[in-house]
Amino acid sequence: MVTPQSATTRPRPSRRTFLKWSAATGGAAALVSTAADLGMPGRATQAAAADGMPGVDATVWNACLANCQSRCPLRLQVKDGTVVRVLPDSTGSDEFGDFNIRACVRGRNQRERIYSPDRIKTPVRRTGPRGSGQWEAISWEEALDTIASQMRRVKETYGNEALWYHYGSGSTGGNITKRGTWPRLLNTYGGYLGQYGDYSTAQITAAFPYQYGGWMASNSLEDAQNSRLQVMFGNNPLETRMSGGGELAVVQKVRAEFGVRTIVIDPRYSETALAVADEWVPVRPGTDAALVAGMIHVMLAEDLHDQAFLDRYCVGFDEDTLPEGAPENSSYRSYIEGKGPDGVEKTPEWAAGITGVPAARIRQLARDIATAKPCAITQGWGSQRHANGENVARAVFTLAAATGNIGIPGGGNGAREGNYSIPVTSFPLFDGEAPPVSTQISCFNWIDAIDHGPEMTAVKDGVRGKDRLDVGIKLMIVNSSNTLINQHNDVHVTQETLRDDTKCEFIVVIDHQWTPSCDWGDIVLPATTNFEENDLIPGASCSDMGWSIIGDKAIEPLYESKTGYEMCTELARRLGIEEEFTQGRTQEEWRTWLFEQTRETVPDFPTEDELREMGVFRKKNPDGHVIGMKAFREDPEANPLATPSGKIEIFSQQLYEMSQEWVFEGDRAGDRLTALPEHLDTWEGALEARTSTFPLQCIAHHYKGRTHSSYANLPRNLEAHPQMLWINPQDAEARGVANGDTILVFNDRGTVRTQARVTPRIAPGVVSLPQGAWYTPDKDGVDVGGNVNTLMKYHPSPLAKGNPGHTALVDVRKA
Ligand SMILES: Nc1nc2c(c(=O)[nH]1)N[C@H]1C(S)=C(S)[C@@H](COP(=O)(O)OP(=O)(O)OC[C@H]3O[C@@H](n4cnc5c(=O)[nH]c(N)nc54)[C@H](O)[C@@H]3O)O[C@H]1N2
Ligand SMILES: Nc1nc2c(c(=O)[nH]1)N[C@H]1C(S)=C(S)[C@@H](COP(=O)(O)OP(=O)(O)OC[C@H]3O[C@@H](n4cnc5c(=O)[nH]c(N)nc54)[C@H](O)[C@@H]3O)O[C@H]1N2
Ligand SMILES: [Mo]
Repeated sequence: MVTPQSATTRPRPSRRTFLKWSAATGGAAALVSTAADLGMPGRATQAAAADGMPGVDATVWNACLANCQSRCPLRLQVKDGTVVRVLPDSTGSDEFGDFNIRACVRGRNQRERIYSPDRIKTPVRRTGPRGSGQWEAISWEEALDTIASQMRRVKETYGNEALWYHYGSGSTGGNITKRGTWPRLLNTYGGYLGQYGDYSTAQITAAFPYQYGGWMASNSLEDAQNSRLQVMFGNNPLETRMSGGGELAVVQKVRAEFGVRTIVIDPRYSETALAVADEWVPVRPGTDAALVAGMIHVMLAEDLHDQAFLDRYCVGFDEDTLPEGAPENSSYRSYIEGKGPDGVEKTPEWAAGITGVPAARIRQLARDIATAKPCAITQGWGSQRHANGENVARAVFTLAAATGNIGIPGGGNGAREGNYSIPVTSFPLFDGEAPPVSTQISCFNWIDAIDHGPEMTAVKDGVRGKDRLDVGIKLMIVNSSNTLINQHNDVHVTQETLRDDTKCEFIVVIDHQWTPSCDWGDIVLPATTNFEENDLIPGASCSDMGWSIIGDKAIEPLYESKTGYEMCTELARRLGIEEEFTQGRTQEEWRTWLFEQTRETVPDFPTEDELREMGVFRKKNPDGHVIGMKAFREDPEANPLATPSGKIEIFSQQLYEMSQEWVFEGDRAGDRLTALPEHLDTWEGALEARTSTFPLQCIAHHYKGRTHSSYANLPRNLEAHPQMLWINPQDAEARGVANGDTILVFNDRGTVRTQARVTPRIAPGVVSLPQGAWYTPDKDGVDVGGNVNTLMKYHPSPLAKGNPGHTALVDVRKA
């Protein structure tokens, strides 16, 4: 326990600053751990141990649960209650469907994470103004009593829609540990304001229903062995699906064994481009829809498109398939041929001016893509995480339609690759048919709901289930999440809004590392890591292989940390809903229940003991490869899409109507919806860059060294993958910046200090500051941690109201 006097600054020392910090704050160091506290072996001891493989008490299966879209099994070797070594999977091979799911450097660095000095030791409560960094340690009794009484107060005063469970992906891979406990608690207590979309895929998720009738996967990447050509838009599996069980392994194996020609379209020469591409097309950020239009212009002019496919399966590519009531010349063909409202023909020269890709190259690309039969067209989520991402996503679907590649082996429907997964039962977030509250806002515009909730409407802010919110967000549960600050666009807007505690009145943050988001809690609770609790981990999927893993507790909860299930059970008791919440089960009994339920639907699924023995249960896709939209292709009448026409809607009548009803005001006045997947020049896009005082387009690719902000505080990860800004030699030279120089990256929202990585691997006029570094302002407000959200704008995208995390303009100078 620390006294208020000794706990005056924020307990957030990264290891780099830990010594300085603890010297400055004296007793506050008691809030966080040191390796020595825990009897964790120091580096010298570790090296000696690695040579000599000491005896261990147990080897326990668990997994890395961070949201990287792989899911790596880990074997934790435990001695005297301490994890002394982390070993990767060793149960598979290098064959498709049986991959050895080897963890990457992040996953293998769990010891540094478990025993990190940033671990939160005890519940704490803020003692000064919100965000001031003044804290005192409190007991669990006091913390839980306070939270329960705040929940009760907010519910009674404002109703359940004033409660908010914040987006967070830190333990995505878990099941009971997956953040399911808090939603279950809140639903048992009458519900909370819901959210749609996610930070990863908001724009493409919103685009899907209008064009395809709902979320669709493309073919699996393993199926690309049947392709004559593979084209990837903003897709980087080599960095964002790492590990031996990630798409990284599949892509490389398909490439090595089948030699499929591959084109990567990305402003950055990504690791995927480096490892498997024959051709790299550096496109300006946010302009893929223009590139697609230019290519389709060539296909139409040279009669290379698949007219038969467009006639049978699509609506609105041509005038004669437009829905009733659509204006004349509103088809995609009219848009391309310059007969639409803008009167501009979408020639390759037009597209070159926008995308930065030369017209001759666009012509050749169009011919290559149209004549390679079949062609696997996919997009990752980088091209859609933009101010105009909804239209970009739909444009890539349209390219797949124009070339007739949808629903066939070796083809692709322009969405992200599909995969097979085992249907493991999930820990129930609510009992019954649906959660008690059906009102939703976007996962991203919660900050508006804090600031002016009752002004938010369906047509202005995308409120669903109601025309207007009745109440703003008054209480937030922020669990497994750093999106309160670090991962949410424009840290300054967020901080200003949170600072006023008459708006959102109570914030609980639950994590095991003291992140920049913890700084803004009213109460912060210490969570266990998943290595300190029991779970059935659904596993993940890699192309046509799915797997599941047992998550066994390797060590006892460190310090005073508790599992989410324990915290929620104790709150449920205080709120008088314990029995409904727990259904009389302990966490271990829930796990047994999950096994039983899963074995009813998947008869060959192992028992708890069998899975513990096996470590990993793999299953191959019984259908061979995933072929996205196969049934629709085979028989569109018998298997219509869930669009109004049952077909692929390249012109969407619904969007057409919404384009006239939805309202864009204030700094969002320039936004719009379009019935067609047109290219839109947006705020801080490629066009604005030409005349802006901040002339560089800044994207924020997902980085190898961390999963978002997870692992970003660990010295070994930082050493292997330091934070730096990718900048082209032309742009660097013009600013007198050399490789490795310390630089300032800035715009009128903020300034970041980082180092320059001068490289021709990024297009001129574009820089990339990988997302996820920890926001660390110095005394002048310069973010020396290098967090890109210091520079990003808070501006929800037009249809999804989602996060445009790759759209911003900045400039750079030597520090
Ligand atoms: N190592 C690691 N793996 C991760 C994550 C991580 O942080 N680290 N995050 C995980 C999560 S939650 C997600 S959502 C996924 C994200 O997975 P992805 O969507 O694949 O990742 P991004 O890095 O956002 O974008 C992919 C590529 O798009 C490029 N790009 C950016 N803008 C544009 C554009 O306008 N057009 C085109 N054509 N390309 C563009 C970027 O340079 C990048 O190489 O990754 C997951 N995996
Ligand atoms: N500008 C920009 N911003 C972006 C992006 C971008 O491309 N550009 N990408 C966005 C995307 S795709 C995503 S998904 C988000 C990700 O943002 P977040 O979902 O916030 O993900 P992380 O940053 O990994 O933070 C997860 C936190 O969960 C904690 N955690 C892990 N396990 C547990 C546990 O068992 N219990 C508890 N209580 N806590 C745990 C970790 O310590 C970590 O602090 O970021 C988004 N932000
Ligand atoms: Mo994500």
